[in-house]
Amino acid sequence: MGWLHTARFLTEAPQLQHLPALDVPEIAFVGRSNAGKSTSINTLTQTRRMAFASKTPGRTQSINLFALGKHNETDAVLADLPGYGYAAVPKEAKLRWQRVMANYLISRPNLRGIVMLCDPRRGLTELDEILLDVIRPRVELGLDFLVLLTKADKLTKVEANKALSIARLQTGGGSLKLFSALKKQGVTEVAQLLHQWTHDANWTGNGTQHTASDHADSGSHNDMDTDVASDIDDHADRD
Ligand SMILES: Nc1nc2c(ncn2[C@@H]2O[C@H](COP(=O)(O)OP(=O)(O)OP(=O)(O)O)[C@@H](O)[C@H]2O)c(=O)[nH]1
Ligand SMILES: [Mg+2]
Repeated sequence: MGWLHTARFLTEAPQLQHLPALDVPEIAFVGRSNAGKSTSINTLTQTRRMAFASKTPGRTQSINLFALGKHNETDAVLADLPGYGYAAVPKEAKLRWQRVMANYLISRPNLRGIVMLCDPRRGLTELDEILLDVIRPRVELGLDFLVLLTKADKLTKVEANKALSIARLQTGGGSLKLFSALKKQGVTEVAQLLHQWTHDANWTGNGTQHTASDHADSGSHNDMDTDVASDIDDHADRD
């Protein structure tokens, strides 16, 4: 969808207090480390390295915001979040990041929707379930929510159907889609959904307060290109 192709880097927030206050809808991409968050953002926006994606654990270390819409007319923002659950991260840092993320998801005033990415070969893990509990109250208040089962190119049809059934049970019947950055599976549907979420005339935000003062570590950034598929490693992701 052309609208998503207008994406450009907006800012990087190593700590929540660095996030700019915005009055346009924001969509957060969350999930375990290595689930494919950054890659799916690059695929949806048809950029190659706008969001950092890599086999290296914990590649995304700050909240990175990407603006959408015509230049000087930003009408929505995508947020690429650091992943959780990577085993080699010290416990302290893990807990700190989980707090930061929970605070962000609970309190970001302009948050309009959450895309939770999950590698179906692992399924939804305990940390994913905790996150589902954190966001449930806001979803009940009208926040849009979608679970993407990523790397679908690695599954047979039978495996894909089984993964869908299991995830459907775990997410309580919420929106669920198979997605493959490599094969561009699900891209058009997700693009349409994100556009709907952010261009719903009735949306006014839900008025939550920004309360967090926690922090995450910093990282660095970015450039653009047109084709992401050549960067996707279909054999050796880092599990
Ligand atoms: N085969 C295949 N590999 C993928 C796909 N999407 C992502 N990957 C690979 O999975 C690995 C992790 O991708 P990232 O996009 O960096 O994952 P992330 O969720 O952003 O990871 P963190 O930033 O560490 O939280 C990379 O090696 C990607 O190339 C896909 O659709 N198919
Ligand atoms: Mg990432």
